Amino acid sequence: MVVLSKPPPLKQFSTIKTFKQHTHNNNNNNNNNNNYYFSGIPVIDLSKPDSKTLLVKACEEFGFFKVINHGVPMEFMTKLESEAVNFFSLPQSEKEKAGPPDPFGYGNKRIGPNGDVGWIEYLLLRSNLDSVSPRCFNAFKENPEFFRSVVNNYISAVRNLACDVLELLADGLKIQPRNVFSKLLEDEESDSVFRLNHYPPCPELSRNLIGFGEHTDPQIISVLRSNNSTGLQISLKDESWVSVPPDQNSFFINVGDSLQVMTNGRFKSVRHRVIANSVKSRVSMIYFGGPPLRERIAPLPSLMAEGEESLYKEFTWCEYKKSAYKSRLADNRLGHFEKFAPSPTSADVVKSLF
Ligand SMILES: O=C(O)CCC(=O)C(=O)O
Repeated sequence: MVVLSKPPPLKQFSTIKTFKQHTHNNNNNNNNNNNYYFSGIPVIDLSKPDSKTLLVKACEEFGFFKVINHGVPMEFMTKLESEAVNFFSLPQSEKEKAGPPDPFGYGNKRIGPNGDVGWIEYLLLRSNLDSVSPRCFNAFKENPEFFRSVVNNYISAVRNLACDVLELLADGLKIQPRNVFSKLLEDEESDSVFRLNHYPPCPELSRNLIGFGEHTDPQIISVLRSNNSTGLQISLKDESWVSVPPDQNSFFINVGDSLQVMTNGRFKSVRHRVIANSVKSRVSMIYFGGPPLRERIAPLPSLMAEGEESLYKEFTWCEYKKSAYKSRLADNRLGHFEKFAPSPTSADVVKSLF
C-alpha cells in the first residue's frame, strides 16, 4: 500500500450529511460541533461488587461503556500522551520514516487499503513490540528505547484492564472458566494491536469533517483513552449518533465483532466514528485485544440455551481478518458470516423507496 506524502484534497473527505439526533437524555454541555454530549453512557466503577452485572447490561444495551477505578496509573497515560504529541509534532518527512502503514507503521489521512480517508494521522503497532518492525521506530532516533518502554508499560497495564473486564463479564454471564475470553488476549500468539491517533484541528468546521469513519472493531474488545478533546461518537440501537463526553482520566471500552459472535449476538459490537474538531487536537490511544490467528470464533456453548442455533457461520480469526481487510470501514463486516439475513429496518425500507 502506498501512502502519499501529499494528503488527498479536502473534497475527498467525507462529511456528516445526515445527523439523526438522539431525542432524549442528551442534555449536557454543547460541544463545539453543535452536537450534544450524551449523558447516558454507562459509567462502571470496577471497584464495586455490582460491576459485573452492570458490565453485562452495558454490553447488551450499548456495546460501549466507561470504566473508572480501573487501576491503570495516570502516569502511564500522561507519559504516552506526551510521547505521542512529540511524535506527531515532528516534521512530516520525519514521521514518514515510520511509514507507510503496511498495515503497521505511520499513516496519514488514508485508513486501510480500500480508499477510506479521514482527518487523521496515526501510528499502528503490533501490541507485542518484540515483533514490531524497527522501521516503526525510525522517527524516534533520539530515544527509541524510551518510547518503546513507555508504550510497553501502557500496553501491559491496559491489557490487564481488558482481561479484568473480560473476567468480570464471564462472572456476570455466570460462565466458567472465568478466563474464557481473557485467555485469548493473554495467549502468546494473541493478535492484538495498538494504535495512536492524532486528529489535528480541522479548519473546515462547518463541514463536519470525518476524522475516522464509522465502523465496528473486528477484535474482541477495545480499550480507548483520549485527551480531553471531543469528537468520538457512538451509534445507539435506534441508529442515532451521540457524542461521547471526553474524560482523560477514564477508559472507554468497545465490544468488538468477535465478542458479539462469541456471545451469539447477546453483546453488541458498537458502531463508532470520530468527527474532526475545529479547535483542539484529539490524541487517542487504543488497545485492540484480539485472539490468536488460528482461533475459531464461535458462540460459546455455555451461553447457548437449549436448541439455540448459532447466528454465524464458522470462521477463524485469520479468515475474519482477511475478509475485513478487503472491506471499507463502514461495511457490515459480520454480514458475510451471518447465517440469517437480518430483517430490514424501517430506515432500509425508506431508503429502498428512493
Ligand atoms: O480516535 C478515537 O477516538 C477512535 C478511533 C477508532 O475508532 C479506531 O482507531 O478504531
